[in-house]
Amino acid sequence: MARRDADFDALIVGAGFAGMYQLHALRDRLGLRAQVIEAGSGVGGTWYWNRYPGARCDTESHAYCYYFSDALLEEWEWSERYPAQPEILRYLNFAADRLDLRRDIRFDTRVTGARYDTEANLWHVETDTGETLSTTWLIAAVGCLSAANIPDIPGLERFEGAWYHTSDWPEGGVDFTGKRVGQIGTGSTGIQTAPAIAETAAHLTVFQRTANYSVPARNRPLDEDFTQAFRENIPHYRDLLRSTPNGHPFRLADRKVADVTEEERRKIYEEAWAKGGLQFRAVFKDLGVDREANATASDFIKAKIRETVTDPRKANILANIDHPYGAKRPPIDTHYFETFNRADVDLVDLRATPIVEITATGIRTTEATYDLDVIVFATGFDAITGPLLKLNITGAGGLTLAEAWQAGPRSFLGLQVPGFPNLFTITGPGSPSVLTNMPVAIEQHVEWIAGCIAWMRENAIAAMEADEDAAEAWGRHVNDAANATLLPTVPHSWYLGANIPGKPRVFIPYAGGLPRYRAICEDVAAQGYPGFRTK
Ligand code: N01
Repeated sequence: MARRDADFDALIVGAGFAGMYQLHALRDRLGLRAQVIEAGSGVGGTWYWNRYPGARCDTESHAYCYYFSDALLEEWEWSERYPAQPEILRYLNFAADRLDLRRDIRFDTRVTGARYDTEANLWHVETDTGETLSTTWLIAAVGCLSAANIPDIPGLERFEGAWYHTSDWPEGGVDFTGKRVGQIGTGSTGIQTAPAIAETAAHLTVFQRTANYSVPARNRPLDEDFTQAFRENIPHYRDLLRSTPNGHPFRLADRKVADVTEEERRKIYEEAWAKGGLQFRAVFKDLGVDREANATASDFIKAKIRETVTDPRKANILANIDHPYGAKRPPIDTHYFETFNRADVDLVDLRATPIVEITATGIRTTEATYDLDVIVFATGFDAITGPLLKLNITGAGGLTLAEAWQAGPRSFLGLQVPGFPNLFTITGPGSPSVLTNMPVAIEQHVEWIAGCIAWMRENAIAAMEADEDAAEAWGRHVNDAANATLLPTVPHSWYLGANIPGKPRVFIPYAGGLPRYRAICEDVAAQGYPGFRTK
């Protein structure tokens, strides 16, 4: 039950894909007094902040949007196979307009703390504008990749040039003309941004710690025929996205590597390479679970890197990959490996020659000093738990979220944390989130949370929180699901929290696939929410 003396029935933190749809679901479908608090000056979340050159989604555009509304799907037209950041931001602004969301979003306001008042059964939410707002339900829609990881390299404060993290990019862009740029990091972001920076910089040095696979994206403009065919087949695409394990618009092939001859296998990989995109990993069903099968794909990509990169020194550094393909998030690219054929692009192997310090004029490794005007940190995020911990949440009995998660995140279904009544986390730890096409995972969570709140109201339930035992059992299931795949075999993966010093090493997202996860969540709701305590 919502309290009439509270400022709001529901406060939602974050105006990205998740927060925007949650506002619509609670305000327009349930009639709640709901509001979003957003640190940025506009909607977009991840796509508001990540404006780095080359920023583009790895999911195909027709699958990277809201599916809850046919009207939104029919009205919007994507221009390219993969949407670039400005187009996604335009799309989210279009959705905000069509759903009339802005009137209930407080922009330029950052949540600095949230405290649960057991007696009043209310959350008190503090903001950097000095306000404290009370609400019955608090919903964190802060995204999984919004707490930047800026590595603690000695000397950064001495650097006299400019430096940027890719996820906090100046709105007007950065002019690299005539500049010597150093880029640290070769994850999905680094692989997207290096070719774009190289286009305008005088010189680019890429500092690579872990070599990475990448498959060509094969981006292209979309034509009228595609858009027409898509609009005529919306139910088909909706069904496809909801029935594939990662929420992508392609199915996992029903064959194993060993089912085909070597010649057939080569042909399959060549065709997938020519087609491009994330579906490369779906051509055999055992690539994600069997090391030997995986090695055939890994070897194929390594050979492609060596074929593409003409300088054998650079080719060796780039192809010296130490983990199975897809066991870290597999990037896709537009001319990433080709970029190293430019005379004005260099590559430093940090495994062989680590960074010692940042100096006033550049980066010094154990081997050399690189003079730089700009340093770009493409160094990723304190993923999934980082953005939630940054909210400074205190639950029942004064327990902080940081204390509750000292040994790693505990959550039931990635949706609720024991000791934090009426707090919901969209795409929280223990849910499929980053292992999937995010808007599909987000829609499922938003709809489940709205359904749960509707059920609480119908049944006059004042508070609901995850049960300790249910969270414990779910944690074991999350672990088991990960252990059935190659994902936890990479010790330096951010899926395990290994990129953040001191972060507990726990496999964070749920690897059991979206359809299975959706069925579990639906079953819990249908049974009257076992695993949650209510009062
Ligand atoms: O971050 P990352 P990202 N010294 O953590 C290196 C999503 N995304 O921003 O591997 C030197 O993957 C680090 O090295 P290592 C997507 O889910 C989506 O690229 O830890 N190097 C690595 O190379 C993705 O997975 C899209 O050894 C250091 C890099 O920095 C997620 O965001 C586009 C270092 C970080 O890679 C994160 O990707 C882009 C140090 N101290 C991103 N610290 C879409 O298309 C870190 N590194 C939707």
